[in-house]
Amino acid sequence: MALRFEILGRFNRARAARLTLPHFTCQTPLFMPVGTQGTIKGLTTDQLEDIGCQIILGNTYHLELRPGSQLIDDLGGLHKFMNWKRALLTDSGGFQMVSLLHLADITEEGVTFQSPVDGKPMLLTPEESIHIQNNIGADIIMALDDVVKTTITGPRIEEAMHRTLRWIDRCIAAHKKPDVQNLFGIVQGGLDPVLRDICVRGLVERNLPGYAIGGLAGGEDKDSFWRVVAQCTAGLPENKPRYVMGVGYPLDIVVCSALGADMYDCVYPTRTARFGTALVPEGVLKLKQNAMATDERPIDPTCSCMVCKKYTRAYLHCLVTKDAMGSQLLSYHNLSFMMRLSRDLHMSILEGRFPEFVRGFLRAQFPKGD
Ligand code: PRF
Ligand code: ZN
Repeated sequence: MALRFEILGRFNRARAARLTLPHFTCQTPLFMPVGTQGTIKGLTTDQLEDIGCQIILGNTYHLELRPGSQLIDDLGGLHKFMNWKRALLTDSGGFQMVSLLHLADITEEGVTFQSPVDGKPMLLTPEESIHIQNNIGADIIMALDDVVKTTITGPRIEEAMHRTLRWIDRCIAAHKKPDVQNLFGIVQGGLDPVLRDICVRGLVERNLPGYAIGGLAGGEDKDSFWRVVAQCTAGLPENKPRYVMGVGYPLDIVVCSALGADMYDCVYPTRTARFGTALVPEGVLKLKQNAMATDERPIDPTCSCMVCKKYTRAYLHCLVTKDAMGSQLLSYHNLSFMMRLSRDLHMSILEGRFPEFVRGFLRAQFPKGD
């Protein structure tokens, strides 16, 4: 195992912990920005450090397409290649079965993707996914899972869960660097408590360094989503990190942290920035709106990020969707917001004032109590 996970404080099921990885010591709960291609769009690694990012995410499938994991390995690994000194996590390619469904053919052997560039097939087996991730060299690597949309029903959900369990053994056997890279297993099983339970037990038996809860945040209702997270966190070991994949709305992060989850990733903060939306304590601020054109306030007067210190809403209104600088500045603020949320969760749990923090957070987001 190449990590240490020390719980520093608790409030009911919520935990504040120190997660020591080969490249960085992190504080949880934590949000990880997604840099599919080895870059968080529009931000330099120095800026990501300034904001307080601890782990960033890369994607096996996209990095294999371009520039290729062999090249990354030859050039000294992804940390060196992208000049990021803190922790990295790579996702296995499993999620692309859903996001690129029209290009994916899934069998017991693995998944074959048609390249969107030249149509050439890429066969991603559990062994190949791990081999690529060993080449990339992230601190945390993810098992290849069989991912289905949460909104489908029927036997395919059960098949995908059992296949995910069969694939985890192939991933474990293929993993060549367990001393410097942590392989996390991923719980699947849709919204079915029986299937989730089988998967949790199966993965826990394998004694992995950490566990992810997958197959969520795909359009299911909040109630089902939170119920699955609550069930999985209850069944996973106390002393290992728990990562809810693809979750990035501030409200979901607060709720999942209350349910005992520790790590999150999502494109939402950076993607919504590119559409001109800023995250603020009250929810969102749409900078494209005409009302912003003459507004001299910062995005969020309570935010101490560089963008809020230096620029007005009026200026950002003028930039958004017209100049790349607009989405860069909004991404900078939005990730700052997510990092502040992570820190606030950590500190409030540690200092025994988590309920007050959650109440304040909810009051700001839902002032009318709705
Ligand atoms: N599996 C993998 N990556 C993911 C997910 C998953 O289930 C999700 C949740 N839908 C986001 N990213 N491998
Ligand atoms: Zn800001």
